[in-house]
Amino acid sequence: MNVLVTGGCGFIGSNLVKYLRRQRPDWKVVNLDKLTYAGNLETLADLEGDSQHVFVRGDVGNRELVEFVLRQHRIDAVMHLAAESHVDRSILGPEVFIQTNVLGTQQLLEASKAAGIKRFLMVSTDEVYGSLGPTGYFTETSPIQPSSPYSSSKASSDLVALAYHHTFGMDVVVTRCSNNYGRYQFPEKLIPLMTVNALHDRPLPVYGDGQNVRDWLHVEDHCQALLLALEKGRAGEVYNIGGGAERRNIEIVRGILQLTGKPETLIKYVQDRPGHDRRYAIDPAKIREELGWTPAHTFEQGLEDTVRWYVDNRTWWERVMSGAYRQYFETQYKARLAA
Ligand code: NAD
Ligand code: TDX
Repeated sequence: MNVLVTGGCGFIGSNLVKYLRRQRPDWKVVNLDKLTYAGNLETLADLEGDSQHVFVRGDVGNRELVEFVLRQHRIDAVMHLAAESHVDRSILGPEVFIQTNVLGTQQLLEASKAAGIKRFLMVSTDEVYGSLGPTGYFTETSPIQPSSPYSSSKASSDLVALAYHHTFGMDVVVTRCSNNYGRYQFPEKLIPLMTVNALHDRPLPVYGDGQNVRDWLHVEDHCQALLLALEKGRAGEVYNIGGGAERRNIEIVRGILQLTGKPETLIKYVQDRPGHDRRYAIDPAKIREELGWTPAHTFEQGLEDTVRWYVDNRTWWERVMSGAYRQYFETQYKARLAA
C-alpha cells in the first residue's frame, strides 16, 4: 500500500508518518509538505535513509504537482493533514487559511479524483462544531457552527470533502478530533508555549479567566485512530475522536508550572481571544463502537511525558522557533502581555 500524508512535517503529521512506518513497515509513505513555519524536516531526522519514506516539498494547492506525485508513486490512499492550524494566527490574517485549508483541500480532492485514489481521509477538527456550554458533548450530528476564521476554513474543507463523496462517489472519510498534545508540537499552542515560557522564566499568558475547557487527546492515540479510520472507516462517514480528558486551561498551566518547578507568579491573565470558544468535549462513542478505538494515554502521564520531552529537547524547539517565526512570536507575545 502506498499512502500520501500531507503536512507530514508538522506536529500530528510527523507523529503519524513515524507511527505508520512502525505499524505498517511494508507501506510506502509519501510526505507532501510545503514547509511553512510549522513544518520542519528535522522532526523527521530519524527517518533519514528510510527508502519507504519519501519527502516531497510542495503545496497541496498545486494540482499539477499533486497529480504528478499521486501517479508517480501509485498512491492508493491520501491522509490529508496539511493546513494552517493556529486559531490566533487566523485572527491576525485569515487569507492564508482560506487559501490552504479551503482552496488547497479542494485542489487536492480534485487531483485525487483524477488519479482514482481509493480512499481520502480528511483530518478535520472538533472546532467545526463551535462552542459548548457547561454540559453536553459534540456528536457527529451536532450542528456545524464554527467561530474563528481557522475553524470556519476547516468546516468548509470538511464539508467540501464530504461533497466529493456525495456528488462524485469518491471514497471519503472525515475525522474530527479534539486538542492534540505530545512531542513535536510547535510552541505556539497552549501546552508547548506555556512549557517553553516556563523554562525561560517568562510570563505565561492565560486568555480571559482561564476557565475555557479543552478535551485533550494524546497525539499517539490520535494516530492510532487515524489508521483505524483509514483501514476500517465507512465511506462518507464522520468519526469524532476525543481523549476524554476535559481540563480547564488554568489547570493545565498550573500543572506545567509544577512539572517544571516554576512559581505560579509567572501566570499572567491577558485579554481574551476574540470569539474564544468556551468549551469543547467529544462523545467518541461512534469510533469506539464501530472501529474499536479507545485512547491508551492518561492525561496526567501524557502531560508529564510531554513536558519532560520539551525539557530534554531544547535544541529542537530553539531551532524551530528561530528566524521569521521568532519575530512574529516576539511581536505577538509582547502585544498580548501589554493588552
Ligand atoms: P501543524 O501546523 O503543526 O502542521 C501543519 C503542516 O502542514 C506543516 O508541516 C506545514 O508545513 C504544512 N502545510 C501548511 N500549508 C501547506 C500547504 N499549503 N501545502 C502543503 N503543506 C502545508 O498542524 P497540526 O497541529 O499537526 O495539525 C494537523 C492537522 O490536524 C490540521 O489539518 C489541523 O487542522 C488538524 N487538527 C489539529 C489539532 C491539534 O490539536 N493540533 C486538532 C484537531 C485537528
Ligand atoms: O497563549 C495562549 N493562552 C491561552 O490561554 C494560547 C496559545 C492559548 N490559550 C488558550 C486558548 C484555548 O482556550 O488555550 C486553549 C488552547 O489554545 P490553542 O493551543 O491555541 O488551541 P485551540 O485554539 O483550542 O485549537 C487547537 O485545537 C483544535 C488547535 O490549534 C487546532 O488546530 C485544532 O483544530
